[in-house]
Amino acid sequence: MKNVRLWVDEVAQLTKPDEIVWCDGSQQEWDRLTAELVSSGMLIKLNEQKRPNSYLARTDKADVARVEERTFICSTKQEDAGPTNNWRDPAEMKSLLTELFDGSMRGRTLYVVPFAMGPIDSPQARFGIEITDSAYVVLNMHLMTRVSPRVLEKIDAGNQWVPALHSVGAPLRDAAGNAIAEMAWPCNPEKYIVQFPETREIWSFGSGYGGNALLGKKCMSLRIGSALARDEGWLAEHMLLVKVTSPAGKNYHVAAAFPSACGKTNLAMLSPTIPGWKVATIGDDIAWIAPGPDGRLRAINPEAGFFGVAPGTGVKTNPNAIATLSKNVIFTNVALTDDGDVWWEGLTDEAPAHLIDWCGDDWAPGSEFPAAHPNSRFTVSIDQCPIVSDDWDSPEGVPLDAILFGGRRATNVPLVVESRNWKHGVFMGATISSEQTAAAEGVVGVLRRDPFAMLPFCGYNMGDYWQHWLNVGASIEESKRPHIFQVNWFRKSAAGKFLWPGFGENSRVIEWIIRRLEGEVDAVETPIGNIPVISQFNVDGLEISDEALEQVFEINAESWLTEAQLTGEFLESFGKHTPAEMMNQLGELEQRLASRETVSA
Ligand code: OXD
Ligand code: MN
Repeated sequence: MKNVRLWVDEVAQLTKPDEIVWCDGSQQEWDRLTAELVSSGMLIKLNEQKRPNSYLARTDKADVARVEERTFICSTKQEDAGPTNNWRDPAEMKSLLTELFDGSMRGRTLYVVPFAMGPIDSPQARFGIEITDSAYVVLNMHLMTRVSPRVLEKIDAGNQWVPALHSVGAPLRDAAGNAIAEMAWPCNPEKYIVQFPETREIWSFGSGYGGNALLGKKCMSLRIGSALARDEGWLAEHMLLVKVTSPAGKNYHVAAAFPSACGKTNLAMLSPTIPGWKVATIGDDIAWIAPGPDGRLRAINPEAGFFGVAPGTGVKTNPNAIATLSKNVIFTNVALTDDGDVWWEGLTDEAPAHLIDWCGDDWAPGSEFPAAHPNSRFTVSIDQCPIVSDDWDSPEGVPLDAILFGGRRATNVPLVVESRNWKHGVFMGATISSEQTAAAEGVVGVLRRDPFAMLPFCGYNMGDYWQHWLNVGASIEESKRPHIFQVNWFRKSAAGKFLWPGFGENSRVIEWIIRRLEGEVDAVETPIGNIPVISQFNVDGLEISDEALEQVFEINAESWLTEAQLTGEFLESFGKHTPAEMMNQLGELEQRLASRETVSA
């Protein structure tokens, strides 16, 4: 294993910073770096009365989202990265990156950030060292991970760690010593987000934005994490994690995978509309799930904060998020109000009469452009969430009862479907598709396959990843396996209106799922899985027409057959890596569909 100090020296020799700072995650460090960034103009301090200790950053217009096209999995064999990942030969990529990183920190400070993903003393925790030349990244890492000198002690004691190297790629001097003007948001038009799954290394160049730069998140917890998980027999997943308490006072833990910007944070902080039910937040983006000593799957949230999408987050849609954001927040690319606070579309019904938009320009209602970037974000520590679960930080993790897979689907997919068994559940996860959102570059609204919501995050061949899910299921006794469900809050009527109110009303779906786990409700067996008996589905106090309720559960065999054909093409695109079990599941689905027409509850 690499030695941390030697690695830092090696990187410093290559990147040639003016200074090296070892970070400790302390309040003093936060105060010092925020003060420095406010005086350099990179952060705007918000009104201390309205939003204490909170800041606004505006990125470059070309650095606003994860850059999937520029994200690479560099395994020795291309086949091991699989058809859903960009691949380059590791040695070639290393030499290309070495050239880019050569002198990339001239005139800047190199920060060494020791961080833990997961509670530091948890057997499920993993450690990393991020080297970055961005103080904004250091501050975000404070909120999103556990930054602590204790991580260095853990590494010194022999624990494995992931070297994660980041540079915005905007030196302040050239090789000859000539000054280069500082950018308002330093970044480089050439971007590389690179994972080496075999040597467990991360190199990220050219972007200062979220998932490209906060290397503990997508790069380590998912791309490197999934490769570690495969080798070590656990699961690194793009899932929220909640504790649900029933009116009888019984606790259940539920994980749910949704593609980016499909309401994971809203579901993670759900305020149930049905009496007696409670939801408590454990995580909103990533879950690490491992077989525990009791033979059940146990989950932790490796993160310590939320990096949530701001637009659409309001008192009506997510009051708990709004309360979480009352202080100690870094906002990125939202709008600034005249009294030094923040605003974004959906925060209030009406926009203020005047704002400074995310580009720094004057803005008034009626403008052609949104005031906040559609992928503008907040970074905030999870322990500020008013409904944070008492076991969110538990080193043993929480026992998992149910796993949900969802997407944004205007058609076809019912509100909730229970899988027939684990293998069928894996098939459901493998075949998720969703309408694309603004979290990544690309055309919003286009339908894309997003297996397990891991398309941009799986660090190895997706077909092998499905087999790994099958293997983990097989290693758990059937009675101890979490049950798998598919959900879709986004189904629309022929007239294009949402059929289901969503948000807090999704608690009704959670209730059905839990009552199903308890064997308290029946289900209708359909070709695609088990759906509720409508008369047993709780709509008390909800204004929804019988017609809408019927439509939200409707299964049209003909369009499912068309979808199954596309699913077949998708599964086959992984060649010999597609597990035979996935093709069996498809064959069985087609057979069940062939004998049915429209099915309703
Ligand atoms: C995220 C994402 O930022 O999935 O969580 O894009
Ligand atoms: Mn995510």
